[in-house]
Amino acid sequence: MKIVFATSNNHKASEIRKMIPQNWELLTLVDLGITEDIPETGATLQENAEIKANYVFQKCHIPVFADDTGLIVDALDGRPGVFSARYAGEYATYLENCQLLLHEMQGIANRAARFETSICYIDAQGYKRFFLGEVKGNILNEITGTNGFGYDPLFQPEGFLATFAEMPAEQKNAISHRAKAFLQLYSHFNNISGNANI
Ligand code: ITT
Repeated sequence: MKIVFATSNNHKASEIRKMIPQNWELLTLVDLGITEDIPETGATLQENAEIKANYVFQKCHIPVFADDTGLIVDALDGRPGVFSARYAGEYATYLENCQLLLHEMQGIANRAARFETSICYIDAQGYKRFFLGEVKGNILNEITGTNGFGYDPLFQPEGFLATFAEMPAEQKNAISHRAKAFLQLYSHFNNISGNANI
């Protein structure tokens, strides 16, 4: 089956590619020639996922899903949350965002945080469904590890000694927010398989 993942983030695409069956053809924005930034003006992750999926569906009219993800830090009243990409500024790098997070967390004992992913899926008929995945963990005091992307070098998932950035991609994929949300989408496909709605 042919499906679009409405992302321009290669790290996200590579994580999802490791989870899909071989007979799926997964296209991203680059494959569709969509190079413009899709304005993420929503107030929530779900709204932003819907905006991205809608934007692409209007252009190509084939099944599409989009993922919007945020890091929610308890001691920072949920920041950076929906602003995770732009935390340290509109064009902030992953490193700058991590450095700002470390700065804001200086001297704070409560390091509890979670990643949340909202997926919006739009089927061939334009019908929408939403799926949510989350993983709880803690923010470390220093950048640790070189795998992954974004806030991975600061995030130690609950029950593990390693950060996401110290784990092989397969291990992150076994427990991550994105994987949990995507697996729900995947079981949705399995539940309706044989159905033309996919
Ligand atoms: P698209 O909108 O094109 O999918 P994006 O990078 O802008 O890509 P998001 O708005 O969903 O994606 O993500 C916001 C930021 O959250 C992202 O720039 C990363 O810094 C961070 N992030 C997202 N997923 C992450 C993950 O699995 N691990 C660590 N950080 C992540």
